[in-house]
Amino acid sequence: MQNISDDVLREYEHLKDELNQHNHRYYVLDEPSVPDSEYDRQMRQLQDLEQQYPALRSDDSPTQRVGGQALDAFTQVRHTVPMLSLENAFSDSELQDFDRRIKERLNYSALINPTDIEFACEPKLDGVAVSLLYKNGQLVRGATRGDGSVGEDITANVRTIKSIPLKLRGESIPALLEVRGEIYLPRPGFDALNAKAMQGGEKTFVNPRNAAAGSLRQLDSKITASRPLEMCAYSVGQFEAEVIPTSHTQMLDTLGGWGFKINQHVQAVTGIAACADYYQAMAERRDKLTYDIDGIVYKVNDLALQQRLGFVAKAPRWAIARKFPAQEEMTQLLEVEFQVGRTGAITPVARLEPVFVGGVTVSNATLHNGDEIKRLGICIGDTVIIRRAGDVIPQIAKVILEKRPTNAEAIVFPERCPVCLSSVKRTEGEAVARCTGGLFCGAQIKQAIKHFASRKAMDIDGLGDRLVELMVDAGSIYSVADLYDLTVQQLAGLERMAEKSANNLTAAIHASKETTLAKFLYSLGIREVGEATAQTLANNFGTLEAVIGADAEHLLEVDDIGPIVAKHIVDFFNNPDNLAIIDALRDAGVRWADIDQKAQASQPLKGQTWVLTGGMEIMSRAEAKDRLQALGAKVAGSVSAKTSQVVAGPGAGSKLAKAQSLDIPVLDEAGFIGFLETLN
Ligand code: D41
Repeated sequence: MQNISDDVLREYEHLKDELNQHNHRYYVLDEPSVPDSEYDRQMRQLQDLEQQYPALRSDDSPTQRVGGQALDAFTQVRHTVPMLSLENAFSDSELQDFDRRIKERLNYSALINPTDIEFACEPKLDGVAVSLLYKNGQLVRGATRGDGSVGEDITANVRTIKSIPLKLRGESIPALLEVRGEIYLPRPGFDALNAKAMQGGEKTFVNPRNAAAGSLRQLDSKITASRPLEMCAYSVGQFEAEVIPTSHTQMLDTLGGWGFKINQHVQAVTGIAACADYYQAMAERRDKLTYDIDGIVYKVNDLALQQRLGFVAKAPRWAIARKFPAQEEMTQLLEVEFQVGRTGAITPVARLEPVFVGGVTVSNATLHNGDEIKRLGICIGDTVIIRRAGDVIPQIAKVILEKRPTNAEAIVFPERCPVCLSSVKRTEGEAVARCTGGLFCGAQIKQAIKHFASRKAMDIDGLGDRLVELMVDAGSIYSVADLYDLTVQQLAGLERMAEKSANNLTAAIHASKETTLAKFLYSLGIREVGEATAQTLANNFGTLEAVIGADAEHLLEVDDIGPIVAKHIVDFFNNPDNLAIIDALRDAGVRWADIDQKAQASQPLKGQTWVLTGGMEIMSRAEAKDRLQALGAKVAGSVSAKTSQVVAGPGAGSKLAKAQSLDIPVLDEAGFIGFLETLN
């Protein structure tokens, strides 16, 4: 036995406490307390100590979250207190029936009872129900719900989930506590997992629930550890404690105090009408959540009333789930069309038998590229599962092979562009195939003009997609430069174009000539050159001539420009057709102020990263972003330890909270405008 000094022991316990504290702040409360670097440093110290003194290593050590020895099989676990199931309600009237049944059973009378029944409302997380057993505050067992009576022992796997406490924190730790909750995979983690599987040509998961279930079923807990699973607690099973809460929401608060994550939308309301309101409100927020929910669970809040109500068969009388419209439905693939994008990329688009899913009717879904068609193994005529969750575009999640008709047709990727018949090429290592027609291809011309006219580019008001298509099809324009030669007469001759709109449009085209170098560069539609890169190019080179003259080596010296982007830029300006269009645009009067190189050298916010969050009332968000970028700052979408400054307007939420917890300076809009003035 190794001799371990008191000092080492103290340091070990201290590090463990610190890291458990950081974990709790980060994974349970979503309020990081220290930068990742500090967390990593302490974790390494703990690992070093355990390496040096293996006898120290305990089950509740944060180092044990990485997973360990693989199992051969899961053992069965009998639930001492059965894990009940939930009855479902599919309408408001079924919800009212639920309320009526409860009141009848309780002999409830509005005359005698001063207040209506209180219900706890909570989102129904779409994951896997589990049981976690704690003895004297230590996690000793994790099990799946199984059939409610018998589940499987998944202790090694649940230990890897960072929002599950290995050791309870706080006061009055119960001698025995069995927590029930849902393990789920938030959507960003699910998307990343599937994107990785897709890249490797592997099978993807149909939905986050299947991915969570699959992750928990791993015999090798290291795999589980690699999946960003989370757990929220929603009830207790076995429970031996000194003080027992009197309501469900009090119980959840108590669990929160012991270190469990509790869904932040749980709310106690009075009366069943308020339950229906809660349902509507959550249905509207559903798409904005970062995790999937498939309904709302209502529970009589008073635990004594729950006791009196008891349960029937395997479901409590005091709880019910009201389901949301499904986010997955079955439909048929009718046909596949191949669309040609701005850069010639050919995208297969699935035409579907229209189906109502996730609150909208879906009749198209992207198939991304040829690899995706192969990976799905999909044929025309197949029955497929369509999934639409959040605000994202609908996806074909799976083909149901059992339902394949005998006349199913293979999907053939075209060898020639469906628009201009030029050959289609796929560059080695790239997933997309492209039409080689360039600006000879009508589809690419249309996309290029639409992009050129769009708001963040030349901002030509009134030049919509449909109009561009009409004009290209009619042969009125062949390139973006032709826009500036259009006459009112020409425009007024077009379908659905009144003289007034024609006048407005020519005025808008004329007005667009006054632009900035950054917007002009962006509007050219150079591959991989988005708004931010265009701004970077403008800031660094100052003039169009300098950008055109820059070789790859020169471009690579610029922050954020890598070899691929540099190559696209060089290729673009090496193409004489593109240079001719640029000349024509300048001849037509398109102009901008060159950026003063000396002023550039002193870009005051160079190297800084800013985040804008919440509303803005005086300045628009786009304007604020433009100003910051012109001053050399990067404008990012999320707060991290690298953020220099946050501008928070009314309604700022988690980003503001994160900035505060990381001690990042925050300005309100007035403060921001004042700051900009000091730079003028
Ligand atoms: O979010 C959930 N999925 C959820 C599931 C929840 N918030 N509450 C639940 N409450 C119960 C009772 C009322 C039986 C304690 C549940 C479930 N059960 C449940 N999950 C799977 C089967 C039952």
